[in-house]
Amino acid sequence: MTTHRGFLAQCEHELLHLSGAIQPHGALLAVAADGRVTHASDNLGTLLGLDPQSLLGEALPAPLATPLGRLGQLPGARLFVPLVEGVAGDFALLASRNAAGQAVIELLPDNEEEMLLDDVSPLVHIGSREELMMQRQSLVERIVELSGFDRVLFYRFLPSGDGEVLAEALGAGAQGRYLGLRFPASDIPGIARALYVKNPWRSIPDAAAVSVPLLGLDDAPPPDLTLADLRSLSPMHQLYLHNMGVASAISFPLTIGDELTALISCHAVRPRRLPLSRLNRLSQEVESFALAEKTYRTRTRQNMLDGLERHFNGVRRQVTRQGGLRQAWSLLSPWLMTEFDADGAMLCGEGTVLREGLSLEPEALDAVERWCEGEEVVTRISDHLLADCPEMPLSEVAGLLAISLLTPSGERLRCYLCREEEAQEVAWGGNPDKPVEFQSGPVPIAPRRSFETWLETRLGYSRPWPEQARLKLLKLRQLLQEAT
Ligand code: BLA
Repeated sequence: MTTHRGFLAQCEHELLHLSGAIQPHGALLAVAADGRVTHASDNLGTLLGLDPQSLLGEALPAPLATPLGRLGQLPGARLFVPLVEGVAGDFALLASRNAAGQAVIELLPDNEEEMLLDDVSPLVHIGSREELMMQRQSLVERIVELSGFDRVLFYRFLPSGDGEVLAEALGAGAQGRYLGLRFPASDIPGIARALYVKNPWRSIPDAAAVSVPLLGLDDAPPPDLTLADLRSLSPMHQLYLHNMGVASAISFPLTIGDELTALISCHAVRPRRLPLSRLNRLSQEVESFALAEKTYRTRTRQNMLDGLERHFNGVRRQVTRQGGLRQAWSLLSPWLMTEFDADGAMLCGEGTVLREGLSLEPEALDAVERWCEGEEVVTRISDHLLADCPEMPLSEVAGLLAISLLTPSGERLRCYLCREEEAQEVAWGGNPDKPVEFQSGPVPIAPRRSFETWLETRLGYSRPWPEQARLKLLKLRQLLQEAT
């Protein structure tokens, strides 16, 4: 595993945005702030009849310079022109301003096909957990239908960075199923995720296609292709897709702020290129789902916090009447255990430990207390104490929620909610301990070849704490603090 880890670190260092090459289904030019072309893709001749070498250092040809006038000057600006006039053949133009201030111009041969499907994205409403699951499923089904791809997955990231397939829809050519399977974080390196957050999609029409190099002016460094649709495919991912039997892939990101929370991953068993208008339409479908999910999550979060506060009001009176958390412990502890679905609760202050149900043994308590020390540590959450808490000895307690409180008299109290061990069955898409295979040749690793279900029984874990545990704990901390 250590050796695998060492090699996996390499994946994090592949500078995908500086690949200096593009996928061959379009052509690319980079233009410096002074208007001179710094890079041109080697396929400009075949696609547009332009000699890339002779463009370098020159001003852009007029048919491209005119639309480019509309591209904003700030990094991140984008422009889409469905049809550029005066260019050999029909081309759509995509332009973006990269971090270095260069304009990156992409020309994609127009392959607009007639939109036969109705053009209106349905308004998505999510009112309950069941509806959330149903809407995930109908999203992937709509995307199969609108894209003609063979498989569409809703791939959600877990806090660990691993991912799981929450919904799957299959088209005609699909083989095998991925629903319910988990995949290790290293399958999608952080450096790739950061690119997906910044783009509405990542489209790979032909994963086996040979990429086209960008020719550069003198020794100009490769241009930043972060926002370029044509950015070449990483050789590592090219192999991965090949191993999965996937010839063409598109991913649509779902984000909260700058965090990538899920991907809609589409696979086709044959190369398949969608027109930009279709990609746009699909991205809108994903967006309207994402919006509905955000609204639903905000509402349920608020309901959860309101509920906690309402339930706490009864307890608060008792705490105040009895003169403190310790005195009210016999009432407080069962309430806490129910509210957080815990098997036990503890309250630790200077010199006192109160327990109810499952609790930490003395040595385990010492380790946990050390882990929770420090002014800034107000909460800790773990469903695998043995791994998360340094020097944790073997214990009946496998999972823990912890909050630290400061009483009005300046005493530091800690409240722990404990869960026992429960064997966790995890089904992986291939052996997660061997995400790569070693090989001879210039690149010593390759993605694993088998995605066969790999069952892992995880010991030392408790039932996982819910997603919003931290927020709920913070609210509880505030309520307890106010009640003392
Ligand atoms: C990219 N890896 C990706 C992407 C996905 C996955 C969805 C985004 C591009 C795309 O849509 O294909 C992984 N695809 C999955 C998973 C499922 C799926 C898990 O459908 C589940 C069903 N990959 C490796 C290793 C490395 C690696 C060991 O397995 C590192 C060396 C790299 N994956 C890798 C890279 C990219 C990637 C570099 C970026 C590809 C790019 O955008 O050029």
